[in-house]
Amino acid sequence: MESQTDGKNPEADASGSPPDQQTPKQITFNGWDFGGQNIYRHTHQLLFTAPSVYLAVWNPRRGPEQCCVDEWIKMVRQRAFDETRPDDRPRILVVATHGGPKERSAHIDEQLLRDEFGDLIAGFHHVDSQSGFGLDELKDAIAREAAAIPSVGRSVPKSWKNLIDALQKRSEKNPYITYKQFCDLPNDTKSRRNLPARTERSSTNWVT
Ligand SMILES: Nc1nc2c(ncn2[C@@H]2O[C@H](COP(=O)(O)OP(=O)(O)OP(=O)(O)O)[C@@H](O)[C@H]2O)c(=O)[nH]1
Ligand SMILES: [Mg+2]
Repeated sequence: MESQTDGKNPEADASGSPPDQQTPKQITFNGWDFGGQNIYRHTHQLLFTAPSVYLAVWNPRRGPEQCCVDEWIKMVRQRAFDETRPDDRPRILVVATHGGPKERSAHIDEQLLRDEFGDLIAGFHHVDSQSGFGLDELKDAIAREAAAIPSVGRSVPKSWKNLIDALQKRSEKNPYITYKQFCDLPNDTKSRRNLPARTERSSTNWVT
């Protein structure tokens, strides 16, 4: 029996660096594997954020329609795309699995998706996880797209980083925090004023 992705699986800290040797930059990836079954449609959307790199993975044996490629990309757009902030757009790589010279060719209407989703589509890939076909190119593309996100590699004040780290460590045990508890966290108070807005995408929830 095949194992199924149960909801979503965070796979943290796979490291990669973009292929641009001129400006080598180490990027830490936090990967989230969203199960593609219909039942997850409503809940997964709540977790779509931007800027992020998305992989819309489909199986040619089932076809793009049955794998709902278009629908998933639409959901990402609705949830994570703010037209007024194009640089922070989600970047979506459309990936066909079970690829390779001997496999049935994977047809997806690339132009139709580009017409519909424009810059959100970052590219099309064909891979095979068994033979490794296409995986290096895909990894390069992920690193390239991640490196192109303006906020990647941005410097932040140390006090802000310390506070975010403390907040994240705390959220591993308790994902909820009141404002009072937040104020009691040991750190530089100056960085706190802007933090509530900035933590909206982290795993901590505000209880007011
Ligand atoms: N040969 C080959 N097998 C693959 C490839 N991708 C996935 N498989 C196999 O297909 C099966 C299902 O793969 P998963 O990655 O679990 O597929 P999934 O769509 O994430 O499945 P759910 O998590 O149940 O939604 C596994 O046995 C994989 O080894 C591929 O590119 N080539
Ligand atoms: Mg899965």
